[in-house]
Amino acid sequence: MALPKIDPTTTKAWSNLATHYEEIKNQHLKSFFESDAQRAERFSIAWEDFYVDYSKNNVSEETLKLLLKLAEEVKLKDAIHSYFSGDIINETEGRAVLHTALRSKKGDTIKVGGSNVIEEVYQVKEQIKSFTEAVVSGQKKGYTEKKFTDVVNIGIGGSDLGPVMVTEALQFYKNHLNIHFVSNVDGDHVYEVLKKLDPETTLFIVVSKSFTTQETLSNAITIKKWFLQYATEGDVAKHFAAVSTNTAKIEEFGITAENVFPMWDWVGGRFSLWSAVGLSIALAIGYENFEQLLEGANGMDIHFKETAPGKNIPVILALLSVWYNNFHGAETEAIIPYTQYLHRFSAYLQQGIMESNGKSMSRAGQRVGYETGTIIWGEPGTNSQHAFFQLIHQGTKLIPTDFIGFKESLHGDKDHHNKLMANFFAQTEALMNGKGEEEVKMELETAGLASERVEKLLPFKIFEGNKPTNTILIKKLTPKSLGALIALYEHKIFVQGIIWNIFSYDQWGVELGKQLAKNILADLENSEIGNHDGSTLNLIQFFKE
Ligand code: G6Q
Repeated sequence: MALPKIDPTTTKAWSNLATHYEEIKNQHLKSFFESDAQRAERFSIAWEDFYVDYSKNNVSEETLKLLLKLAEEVKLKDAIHSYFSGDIINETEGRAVLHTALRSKKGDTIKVGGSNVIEEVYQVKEQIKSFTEAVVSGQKKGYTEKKFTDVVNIGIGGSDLGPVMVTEALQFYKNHLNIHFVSNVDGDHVYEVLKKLDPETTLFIVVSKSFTTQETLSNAITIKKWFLQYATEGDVAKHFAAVSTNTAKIEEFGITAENVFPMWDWVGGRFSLWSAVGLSIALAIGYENFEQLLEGANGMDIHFKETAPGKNIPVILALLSVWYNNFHGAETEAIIPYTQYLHRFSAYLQQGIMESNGKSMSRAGQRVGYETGTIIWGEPGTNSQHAFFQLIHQGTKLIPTDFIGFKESLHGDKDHHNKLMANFFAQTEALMNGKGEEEVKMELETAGLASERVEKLLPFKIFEGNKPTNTILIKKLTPKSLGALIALYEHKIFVQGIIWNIFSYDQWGVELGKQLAKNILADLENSEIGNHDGSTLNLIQFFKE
């Protein structure tokens, strides 16, 4: 079944939300707690190792009721069914969207074009398993019979960001293999990585769904040339593996069939870390841990698919985000993990969220008359507190923020962890409550400041508060909980796309970039320059001089 094509602004819930917004917009967030002692319990969801508190949001019972009604009116339930069943919901590319199938249970059946994709998924998983075990154990060796010590993932965008983020996040679980990433077509990136490598002990994985991406192919060719300075053409088979849907192109590159890992057109690049695109993850943390990552995501899939909207974590977080984006006029959202391990998490989600929902055409092919995709940014806490938190606390912009923290640290240093988490809790509390005039005054007076100085400083030291946050508190950062956390945001993306009536799973903006660069490359390489606007022409000429 195709996705419904309902303009959200035509629903009854939308107009009710607009009226409701006018009634509620001046209510300070902390006042919701003053009038409701049970708010924290009622506006939170406990699920497995997760505790999600969304009570520090500018919403009342009524707001939530209306937002849930909106989800109902845009037929979210039917859409979820289509998503999980392999319907062609990526209509502009004519594809199903089945990253959820990559973490399904063995006996499950999901059919695309008449065949059960789960069987193919499990065949490839077996291949990942045996390859990984052979490399990690040292059974698989390089051309001089030495064990592999280093692995290089050559890919970009969806074929890079997920593996980078997860291998960083799960560093604690890593084995002896050093993992490197080459993504940018900037030659300085690849040459810097090559400086650290020994050709005899390095394994290269070329990851490209299409196997036509300029950056990845250029880097793969450069690396192969470097490798051939030391080894022979026949040795390529031992040191290069590839992940792609385009197996014909891989053969041309000289990679043996045994080292080719297939993927499918129903896996979008930015949702592909669960497939063989995650081979570098499996190599870094071992196959069992990779399985755990998938299991965690599968748990969140089941939660999302089967839980009533009012207790459904991705649904609630998506609706809150719609509330701020479309009614409060918020433009950005910050994601702040309180663990250094997740330092690439926001960068990863920038692609997932902004590439998916950065669209202005409705599913009916008309320009939407409302805001869609939010701008995502963030860095880990506490570092971010010493950087941009000033703007969140006292700037003019509304920035709903997700705080992600863990009950236990991995190295187990209680002293550090308590300090970290004290900051974590203090920030959301301060963002909500702010600091009033009386409190500031008293603080300054107690510090012994003269009353004239107190009066002068007062306005600058006041915090309005009323800044919304979600708190996602998880027991421990493990492959499993990370899998669930990533899947949570994947499903949030889906829900928002459904509400905004856009296609979340194509990326024509990315395709445009690929096309444009090709044309200009010819201008840079040939003596003639083609037709361009005056500015571009000048710039190209300046570059060529
Ligand atoms: C992801 C995007 C994009 C893609 C890269 C790499 O959803 O489509 O980031 O992953 O352009 O594409 P290939 O894997 O085909 O090289």
